[in-house]
Amino acid sequence: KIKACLFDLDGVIVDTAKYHYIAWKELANEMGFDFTVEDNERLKGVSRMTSLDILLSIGNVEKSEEEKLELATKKNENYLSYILKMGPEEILPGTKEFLEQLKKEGVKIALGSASKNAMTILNRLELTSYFDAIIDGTKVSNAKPDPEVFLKGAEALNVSPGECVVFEDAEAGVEAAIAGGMKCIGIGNAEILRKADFVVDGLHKMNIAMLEGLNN
Ligand code: B16
Ligand code: MG
Repeated sequence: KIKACLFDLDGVIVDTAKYHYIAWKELANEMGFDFTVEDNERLKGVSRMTSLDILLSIGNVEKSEEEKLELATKKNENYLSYILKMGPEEILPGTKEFLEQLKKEGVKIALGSASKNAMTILNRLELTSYFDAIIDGTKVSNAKPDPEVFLKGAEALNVSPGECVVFEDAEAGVEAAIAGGMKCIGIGNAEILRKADFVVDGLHKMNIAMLEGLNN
């Protein structure tokens, strides 16, 4: 039986990818090359420093470790300027309704995000109080597809991995859930997320009865 739901943040609860994109693009342009929306797909679910490495490889640019830290900090400050303007109106459709339903039925709720800005974002969206546990980029050392972020979530909720279902929009996140021995519901493109137990367009297409179809 499913006792807990673990949610990815970017792409599941809120679309911050558009702000990540603007901030990375500005950084690329300053270095003299372009960064397209298609390029941005490669950064979804990936950590900040790995994202920067991908960006630099697209521009064929080499930087020292020290310069990379400076660039990542610069990008994050720019990204934060957008994030700090967000409000509850940016919560993706159906999210609150689904969280309310889970709460009412006693299903535990955790966040499992690669982002180091997850707390700031949840606070801006006024969603923090829904979560029984929050595991983000400040608490893990191994990025998805490593299952660490979700296993730590299960541990914090005091449930076993087999009792958990993960909601993910990125392939690396689906792989992380499976590697952790958890069920996974994909959010978005069924072709990209074909390893998930099933895929829906968004949380507005979810209800608690759909969790019963997942064996255990
Ligand atoms: P930050 P998620 C991920 O969040 C994003 O999908 C990814 O694009 C981003 O690079 C990563 O967080 C790190 O974010 O720079 O804020 O620490 O999808 O795991 O919630
Ligand atoms: Mg995501």
